[in-house]
Formats: sequence, C-alpha cells, structure tokens
Amino acid sequence: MEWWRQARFGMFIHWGLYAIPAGEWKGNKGYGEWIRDSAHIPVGTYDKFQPQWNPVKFDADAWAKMAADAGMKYLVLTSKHHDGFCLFDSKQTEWDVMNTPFGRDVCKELAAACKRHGVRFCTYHSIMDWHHPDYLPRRPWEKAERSEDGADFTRFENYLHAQVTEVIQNYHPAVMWFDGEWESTWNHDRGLRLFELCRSLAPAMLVNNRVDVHRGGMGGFNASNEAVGDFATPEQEIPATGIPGVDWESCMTMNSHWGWNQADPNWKSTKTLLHNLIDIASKGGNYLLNIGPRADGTFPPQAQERLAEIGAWMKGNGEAISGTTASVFDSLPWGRCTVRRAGATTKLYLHVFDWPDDGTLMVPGLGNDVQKAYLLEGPQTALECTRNGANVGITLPSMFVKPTMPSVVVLEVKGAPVVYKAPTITAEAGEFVTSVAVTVGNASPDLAIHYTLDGSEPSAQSPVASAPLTIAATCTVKAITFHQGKPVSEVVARTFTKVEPAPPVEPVAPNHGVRVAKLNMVQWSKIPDNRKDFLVDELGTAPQIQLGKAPGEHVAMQWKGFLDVPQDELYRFALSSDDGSKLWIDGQTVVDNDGLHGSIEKQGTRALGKGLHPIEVVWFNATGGAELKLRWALPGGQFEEIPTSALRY
Ligand code: FHN
Repeated sequence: MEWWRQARFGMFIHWGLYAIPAGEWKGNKGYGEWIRDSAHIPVGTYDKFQPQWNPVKFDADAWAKMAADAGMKYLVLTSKHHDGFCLFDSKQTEWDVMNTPFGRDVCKELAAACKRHGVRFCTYHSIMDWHHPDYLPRRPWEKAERSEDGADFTRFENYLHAQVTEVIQNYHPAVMWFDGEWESTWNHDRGLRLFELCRSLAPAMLVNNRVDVHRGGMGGFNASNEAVGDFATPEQEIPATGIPGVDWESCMTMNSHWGWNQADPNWKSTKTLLHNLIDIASKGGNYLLNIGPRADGTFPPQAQERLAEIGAWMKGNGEAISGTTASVFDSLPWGRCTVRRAGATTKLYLHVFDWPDDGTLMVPGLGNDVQKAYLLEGPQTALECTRNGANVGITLPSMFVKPTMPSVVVLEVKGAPVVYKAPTITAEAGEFVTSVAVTVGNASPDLAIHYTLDGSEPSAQSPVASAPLTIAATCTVKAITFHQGKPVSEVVARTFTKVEPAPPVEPVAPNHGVRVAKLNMVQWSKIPDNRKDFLVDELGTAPQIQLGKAPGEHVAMQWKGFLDVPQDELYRFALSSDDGSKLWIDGQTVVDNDGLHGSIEKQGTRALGKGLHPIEVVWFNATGGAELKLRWALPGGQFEEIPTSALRY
C-alpha cells in the first residue's frame, strides 16, 4: 500500500463504445456510460457501435503525460465497463477492441505509455456485464428480448476469472478496481474467490473493496468485518473525516458524467478540483479524478485545460500533497492541513483557501514551537509567528489581490506535532452489568491527561490516564489535557451506568433453533410495525438465524424463538443486512437496520439475565444484493454468530 498512500492523486478514465453516441440517443442528451441500459438500446443495436470504433487520434503517451504533468501518480482505465466491451485483446470474446476498425490493444498501449511517464497503470473491471449471455440478472426492460434461459452464472464467473487473469497477466495493473458488484447474483463468496484469484496472480497488486459486497452504497466504506479489499471507495463524495488506519479513495467526475457526454456543461472549476484534492489529502485519502475521453481518442478541451492548471499548481505545491499524511487538527476555519515527518522535523502544510482579511493566519491549539514558517511556492520568505496562549498566529504577506487558488504556508516544528485536543473517553457501551473498560485517550503523546471518577473537576493533582480503566459502579469520568504543567483543553465528561439485567422467561422451549416464517413484503421500503399481519407462511424451523442459498428479491423473512443467555451481562449485537432488518429481544428493539440499503451493519446492546429471552429478527430484500448476518459479543469479546446451542423454540 505504501506507493498508493504516497500517491494521493490518480486519474480515472471511462472510455468505451458509449463515447460514440457521446451521451445522446433519440434526442435525449443526458446519457453517459450507462446509455445502453438508460436508453433501453437493444444489445443488437448497441453491437453496431463496434464497427464504428476507430479513435484515430488516440495517443497513449499524450494521455499518460497529461496525467503525470498534473501530478497524478496512477491511472485507472476501464478495461471493461458494464456494457461488457473490452478495451484489451481478449481471447475469451470477440466483443473487444481488436475486432474493430481500430484493431489496437488500448490497454497494452496505455500500460506501456504509463511506464514511460512514471505513472502506475491500473484497470477498472466491471463485474456486471450487460453483454455476456451468462450474466444475470438481465436488464429488466430487455428480459423478453434476451431470455435468461440457458444462462449459467457459474459459467459467467469462469469467464470473468479468465478475463481478469488476462488483464493481470498481460498488462500487470498496479490496482484492480472492480465495480458493478451490487446485483443479486454477486455475493461475498464470489467476491472472495475473485479477490483470491487476484492475490494468487499478483500478490503486490491492490484490489479495491468493490470486489466484495460490503461497501455500503456510495459512501464506499466497508460495513462488515468480513469484507475483503485493500481500500474503501466513496464515490462522488468526500467523507466528513478520514478514519485512522483505513485506506480510502474518493472517485469523482470532472463534470457530471463518467463517460463522455458532449452536452454536459457542468465542468467543476480548477479551484474546486484543487480544494477536493487538498480536502481529501488532509483526511488521509486519495483523489481519483475522472476523464471521459471522446470517441476520437482525445480528452475534452475542458478537461485538458483543468489538468494543465492543476499541474501548474502541483508544480509549486505538490510537496504538500504527495507523500503527506492526514491533518493533525480536527478542523481549520480557513483551509486544510497535510503533514510530512522529515526526520526530527515535522512539516505542517497549511493550505489557505480563505486568505484572512487581517493578514494573520491563526493556527488553533498548536503546542510545538515553530522553527520556521514560509510560503511553499516562490522564494520561501520567512514569515513571523507569534504565540497567543494555545494558538499560533502567522503574519502573512499583504496581498493586493487575495489569491484565488489555495496558498500553502509551511510550518516546521521539532519532533511530533503536539495539538491541544480534548481527551476522548471511549468504551464498548455506556451501560454495564458487571464492569466496563473505559479508555481515556488523546492523539498527541506529549500531552498528559488528568481524570477524576467522582465527578469533581480534574486538575494537575488528579491521576494521569495511561491504561484502560475498569469501571464497576455507576460514575462520571471527567478528563482534561495538560501540556508542560498547564491545562490546554476543556474538561470532557461521560457517565457510565450500572444496570440490572432483564429477567429471563420460563417458556416450554425444549428444541434448539428458531421458527422461520415468510412475510408478504409487497412494496416494503421499511419493516411494518404490525408485522404479524404480513405473515404468509410458516416455513418450519432452522438451526440459526441466517439466509438460505440465493434468497432472491422481493422477499421478507422472520425468525422467532428464545435466546439462551449464559450469564448476567451486557450483550452487544451486530446486525448486517441488505436490504433492511431489525432485531428485537424481550420485545424491545435492540438493533434497527431497517430501510432500503446496501450491505451495512448496525449495532446495539441489551443487559440480559442468565436464561431464555424472546428473540425475533425480520429481514427483507427488495431488489439487488441480499444479505443477513447476526452476531453477538460479551464485553471485551469478539463478535461471533449465535450458535444453535444458544437458540431455543
Ligand atoms: O455504474 C458505475 C458508473 O458507471 C461508474 O463507473 C462509477 C465510477 O466508479 N461506478 C458505478 C456507479 O457507482
């Protein structure tokens, strides 16, 4: 991952037959790379684009150079998008770029050009395939024309593996960027097999999390611990914060379309694109910025113009992006921060979006003394710094006109950054039956955190937080940050409450397992309260609360029985599903993961007495992926599936 983390910035390229109609079909000009599905173009009609494919102006070196000059360290090309058309020479199909008047291997030429220009070549490969006869499901509007009869998804999976093998072995991409994983036929097991194929063929090659089914929608972060993939993939959005220890990349368009649309006027300004790049880097992520080349093989002029302007900014400021790590500040009113450890020194790159009217840039809560301060671009003239309590003010050069593009001020400090932040008080839950482990922490190692457990205000004389605390009686933890003997944050507080476990019930429940029923879920977007009115069919019993094979679409299920709780404790429950699901224990809602959504996990807790407690789970799937997983954990324990031995009916 190291090269990828250092890169911070890559080029996405969506190119294929869809560039020929350029977004227009029968007078509608709003299409992109989805045109065959969105415009209901029959596959036979769409096939007619193949003999028209002849991008005579395609120049791989020009593309790779534009990426390199813009400061992009890697380039992700669609080897195959959802229409199934391959931009590489595939022995598995004639539906590829070699069977066109162009007759040249785009992936091969671009991979070679990227190597010449120091850009890592990567490939986007769609799992969903609207052309291969064995891919299921069909587009709903073409089921009559393209019967599903004879379609064999396992045969398609073998085709997919064969093509991914071709791409890896012939073009050696640094990243396999999968997509199109959201339909009902793709699942975790298939994702795992594809992930393991990639790992077996190219152990050092990265694979994104869309090889699996847990990215949880456009937010792109894994919503389940079983998910595979090397990085998360938020799309068309930048997460509010980064997540320490989690690698992620935001992919975004330059206008409103991924594939070329000649009528799309919504080109983002270069200032916006730079703000996105800086914002993402300040949160520890990568920015994958998309180009949709035209049918003749050229980049749209608007894209070329923005790439050049980004490149000009990166020429003077790229040091503040490539190779940096996330900001040490929670937020900065005037811009963002990226960080670089350089031996005994740390460089804080302050990206100024809003040039302060009074010419003083205020850096909140910086504990380090500033060794040097200067503007990164230009002569690096020293800037004056003055400390004002916990803050540092930097006197900026007076400007006749405020800069429109971001400016970067560099602060060099000795050692690790020391940022005054309030302590964090974390625990698995705010309630407990016997005890709970509480961690009082902070980001900067140079700071001391003093705390009290009796509700009094912490002071320099209060104990210093080091190891996790074991709380066994209801109490309020209060904590404050000190630096060199002085308080440098506000006091934070959190109360932990000892609770009585819910009493067990005494049913006649001699059997292990649960009862299962089918519910009538027509048009559900969420689980109805009066769910017993929707009971359709008692299906008998099951050993655990889980889905059978290929549960399909437009379906709802209910599992009911008793949970056999081994000891008085506060239990944690994790319920992951696509679409909605809910967990009740003792008739109380413990996890609400309801609604129409991709595979996401929600958690809840309940204090339970040793013995039997009524348990009920309801799940439904409208369309697309189908998934349900219920797990539980004791305090401090790992989540695991609820065994049959703990279920009774
Ligand atoms: O359906 C695709 C879309 O065409 C495009 O490829 C984006 C970019 O990652 N991904 C999917 C939409 O989430």
